[in-house]
Amino acid sequence: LQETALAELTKISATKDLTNWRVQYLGKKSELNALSKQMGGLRQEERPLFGERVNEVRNALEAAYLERQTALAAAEQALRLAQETIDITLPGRAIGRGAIHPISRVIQEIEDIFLGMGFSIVDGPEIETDHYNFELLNLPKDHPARDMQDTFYLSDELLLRTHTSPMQVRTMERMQGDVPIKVIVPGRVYRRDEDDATHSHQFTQIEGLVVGEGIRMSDLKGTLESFAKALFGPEQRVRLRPSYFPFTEPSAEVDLLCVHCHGEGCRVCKGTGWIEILGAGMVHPRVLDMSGYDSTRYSGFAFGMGPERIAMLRYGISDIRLLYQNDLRFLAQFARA
Ligand code: FA5
Repeated sequence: LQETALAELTKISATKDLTNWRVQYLGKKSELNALSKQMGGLRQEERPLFGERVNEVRNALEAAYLERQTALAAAEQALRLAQETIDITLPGRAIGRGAIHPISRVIQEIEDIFLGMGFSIVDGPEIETDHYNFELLNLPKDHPARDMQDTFYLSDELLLRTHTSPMQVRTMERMQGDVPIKVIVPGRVYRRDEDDATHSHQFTQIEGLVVGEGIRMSDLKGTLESFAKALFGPEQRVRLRPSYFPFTEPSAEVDLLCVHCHGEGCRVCKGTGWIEILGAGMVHPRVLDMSGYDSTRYSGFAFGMGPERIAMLRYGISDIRLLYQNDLRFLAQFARA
């Protein structure tokens, strides 16, 4: 019995298996225990010898068990320590650094340029009334030009603003006839446009408004040219095209040269060589009058530009949707060194 038990014990290589061995050879139902119980059936003179022998075996097994347990535990601990070793000479894992989003960056740059020209920055609501978004901008309910800006309506009167132009009216109302007014208004706008390389259903605009005495179209043109040269350098060419907006007269659209141009097949400028970045014009006399400014005395210009389009030119981005997909591989390129 002792031999078998000891032989079995040497085969055990994990402390968790030791318990089974202990139950089998030293437990209540073990052969050894059964032997001790048989003592009662022995003759008087046989008992001490038998008992002594059983005890010897038990002691030997228990000692062997303890020895094995100590050895195995030590080996297991050594293995664990070896596996858990921390190599303190390894360099740490770098923490990813964020970057300012290209749209925010362009807006900040544009704000800086206009602040330098004496403009101040104001904010307006993204949920607008039909009244401010359209009617006070000379776009009554049945006006066909409402189709130019397909609208997300929230109710009959409430909508997501389709442009930042309602802030022209809100600013004039707040200024209560005071001049000069020189503000820019950056913010989000929403339109039911089909998304493509240069259109998004949600985008940003920066509105500009200047009102005073003797403000002329040449002031608008000069301001926009200074702006484009401040942003893109003195060589930047600007193109003004006659256009139509119900709230300006005359109206123009302003284009910048396409930096992506692959010629005819260019997705960004559709082969024209130019990208439209803003709409502008002289504030319509009716809009001035409706906002409390006497149009026989005051005049003004306004513009609404698209920072996404400007970011596309600035950073060579060929699809506006990249600006809204939050793909870290794209955004990480804008981290400052
Ligand atoms: C307007 O929104 C007028 N409120 C601009 C204006 C202001 C005119 C003041 C006169 C006086 P328009 O719809 O063209 O105009 O948009 C202006 C600019 O926003 C465009 O030149 C373009 O840069 C940008 N834009 C328009 N639609 C989208 C779109 N779906 N995705 C991205 N940018 C757009």
